[in-house]
Amino acid sequence: MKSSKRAFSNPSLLTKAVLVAAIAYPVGVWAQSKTDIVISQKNRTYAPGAVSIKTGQSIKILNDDMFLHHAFIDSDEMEFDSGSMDEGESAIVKFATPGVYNVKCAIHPKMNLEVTVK
Ligand SMILES: [Cu+2]
Repeated sequence: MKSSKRAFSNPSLLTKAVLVAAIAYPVGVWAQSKTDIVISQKNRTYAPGAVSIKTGQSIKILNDDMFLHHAFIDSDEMEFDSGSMDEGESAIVKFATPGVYNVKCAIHPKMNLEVTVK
């Protein structure tokens, strides 16, 4: 009897649990939406070839070809290098500074993805 009375008279645990759930849920949704944009490397092209995102957003570059790709960005604002990406491998790139960026491929010089960061 004593222990059940103590549980009811101490609502702070329940309050904390509700608060944690209320904070964790939107953060989880936000973290997920950060990588919603997937760019496919297919037939030696980036698809789509151009994308517009907000500052702080990330894109995921996925190799849908059966051979290697190697995405990179070389600009004054940022550097990125995925290294060699095998079939099915992906890389996530975060853009922290507004601007227009060209994602190239070190293996296929004609590949170009234009990322506009607003
Ligand atoms: Cu390539």
